[in-house]
Amino acid sequence: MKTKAALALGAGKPLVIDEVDLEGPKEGEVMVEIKATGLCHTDWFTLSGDDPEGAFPAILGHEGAGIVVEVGPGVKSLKKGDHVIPLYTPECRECEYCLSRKTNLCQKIRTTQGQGVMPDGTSRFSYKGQKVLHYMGCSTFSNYTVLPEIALAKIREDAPFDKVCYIGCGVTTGVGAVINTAKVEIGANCVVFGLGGIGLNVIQGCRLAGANMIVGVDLNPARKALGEKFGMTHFVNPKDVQGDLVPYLVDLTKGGADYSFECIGNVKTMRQALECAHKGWGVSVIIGVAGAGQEISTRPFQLVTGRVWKGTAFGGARGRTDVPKIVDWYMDKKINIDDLITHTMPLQDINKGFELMKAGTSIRGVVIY
Ligand code: NAD
Ligand code: DAO
Ligand code: ZN
Ligand code: ZN
Repeated sequence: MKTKAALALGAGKPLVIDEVDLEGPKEGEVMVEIKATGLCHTDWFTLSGDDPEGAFPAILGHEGAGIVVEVGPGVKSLKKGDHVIPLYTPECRECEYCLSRKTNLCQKIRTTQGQGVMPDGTSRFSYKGQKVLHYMGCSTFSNYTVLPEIALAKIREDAPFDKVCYIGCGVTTGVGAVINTAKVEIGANCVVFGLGGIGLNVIQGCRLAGANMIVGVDLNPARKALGEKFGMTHFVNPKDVQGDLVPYLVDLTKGGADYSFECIGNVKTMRQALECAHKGWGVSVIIGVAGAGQEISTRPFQLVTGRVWKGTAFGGARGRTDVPKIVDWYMDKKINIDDLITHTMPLQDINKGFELMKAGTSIRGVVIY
């Protein structure tokens, strides 16, 4: 069949909106009509050429929501008409990683997903007779896409697609980093570096967990008001701090953060986040994805003296299990998504959506098909 899509034909090039060819679902696969998709910083990172795994031509997008239109042979857990959120971190519930209960990094389809193809090693997309790669196993910048059954979370049918698509990445990553990875407890002091689409969800996760101080750090002064709306108690703009930021934050939190979160993707702020954590017990969680080839550093004594450095992907969430619960939290108004979706647009305007992201004007832009 033909479907409308935004094609990434090469690094640094604007997306091309055109019709592409899409093959139907094979064994264990599902075709989904994507109703809405968020634009995440990570799509931009890949398009820019900074992503070491980035390959072209591809159909990007990994933060979608939609409806099952067809299931392939052997699909058991989904049927036509089900509402779903695609998962770039699948959950097969049978690989060594899933069964360990120690990680959400299901490895069942990791190799082929990283290569931009379906588990049988082939792509369902083509353009003008040439193969086009899938992206993060999702390719939500196509109106119709095909995914493995294990990479779809079934969600309730009254949830609005144009809001819950954000649970496909940003919301779950931010809130999950607090709840699943850091396991922030009531009364903890937290510092969040970067108040964008991820960091603001970390802020609301900290509020949900009952944190005491929730300090937001951002160079953009416009993020202060928004942070406060989501539960931030203190705002720090590094440009306004005299001297070093780290001792300033340690002073502010009266000894250091119980938990700090890096939501920028900058190796310098990763170090600051670790070093502002409390001696003896502070935990620092890296969420941001740094550019190809970059490395983190600190003095080992920072770890010897009890600080812990961790990282998280998709907020440590097991997608098929946890995503439907996060949709419930949104529907029950426990979390706020509406105020983070600052711009909506048709697919035709997706490049303008990325311009708004780069300018720091939007928090989340959402394409509505
Ligand atoms: P964003 O661009 O919306 O937000 C980044 C924020 O950081 C902005 O508000 C910006 O003003 C601020 N900032 C930039 N440099 C700064 C500095 N030196 N000091 C203080 N503030 C600074 O990005 P986002 O969508 O929130 O994504 C953040 C990071 O998380 C990206 O690297 C993205 O790739 C990554 N990410 C990781 C996961 C995961 O599972 N680990 C999932 C999604 C996104
Ligand atoms: O190696 O098992 C694995 C999974 C690696 C991918 C995990 C995703 C990391 C987060 C990237 C940003 C997501 C938008
Ligand atoms: Zn994302
Ligand atoms: Zn698995």
